[in-house]
Amino acid sequence: DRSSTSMQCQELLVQGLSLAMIFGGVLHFICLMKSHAAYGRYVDTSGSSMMVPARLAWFLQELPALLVPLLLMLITDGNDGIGRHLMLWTFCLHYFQRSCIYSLLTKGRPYPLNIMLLGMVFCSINGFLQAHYLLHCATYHNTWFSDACLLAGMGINIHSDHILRSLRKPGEISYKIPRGGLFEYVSGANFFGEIVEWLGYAVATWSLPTFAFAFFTICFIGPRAYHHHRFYKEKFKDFPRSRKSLIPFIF
Ligand code: NDX
Repeated sequence: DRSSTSMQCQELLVQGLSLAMIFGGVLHFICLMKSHAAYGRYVDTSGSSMMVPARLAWFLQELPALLVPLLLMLITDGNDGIGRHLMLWTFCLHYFQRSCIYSLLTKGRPYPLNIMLLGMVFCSINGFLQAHYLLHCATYHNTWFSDACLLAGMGINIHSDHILRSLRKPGEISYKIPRGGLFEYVSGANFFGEIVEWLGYAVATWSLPTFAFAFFTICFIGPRAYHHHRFYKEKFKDFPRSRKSLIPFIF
């Protein structure tokens, strides 16, 4: 195929983007422990930002993380390396689920346009970083343990998002106490699943870009789980006292 390219690993670019993501993660963690990412229950209701329906917002925000890797696969020569393709297909599967299935089913409240646009930029850069790394730079260390973490995390995340969805009738936007699955142990069961998934992915590829993304995920949704937990404790008198924020039995 003449239109294909055999690109070299752009090591400096990969390292630069990964370090920027780690730095961004640290900044987010510091800001988000004090304040909130202003979407969902923390949305700014002052009317200062334009709002987009949740379904459209999640679709558009997450789509670049599916399209950019697919495009890079399409223009890349050769199909050598089962491991790298399997990991990249798993990454694409996650973002197919998030952009095409989760978005279709969500009953979330309208989403701020500015966060959606920033989210699209983030997903485009991360999609490029992960796909370029996996296609052109990676060597593999994946074991049954990392693969099991990845799949278990994805399962927990999808199941927990399903539990949250089923708390609402169509058109409802109120909050209830989530019950069942890992929600019996933590308020952020969907976030716990997502973190286990990306940690499994990072261990399987044992590299800076994949750990950078797992680290960013922890910094972004870890504080969100903490704030959700506080929200439930303040709002519901009958909130189960043994439940933790993010890590069962620990935190
Ligand atoms: N999206 C990841 N910084 C983020 C968007 C914002 O996928 O520019 C990171 C992602 C982005 C962020 C993204 C990256 C950094 C950005 C940031 C914006 C600014 C920042 C770009 C891309 C930035 C600079 C400038 C430095 C570059 O009404 P509602 O919506 O609250 O309803 C909720 C409902 N629900 C309930 N319903 C009834 N009763 C209850 N008790 C309920 N509790 C919740 O369930 C929602 O409809 C739904 C889920 O809500 P919630 O709050 O539990 O999860 P949510 O945060 O909405 O995440 C949804 C899923 C979840 O599986 C999570 O794991 C995953 O997406 N996620 C989310 C965020 C980031 C991420 C994954 C990741 O980093 N891997």
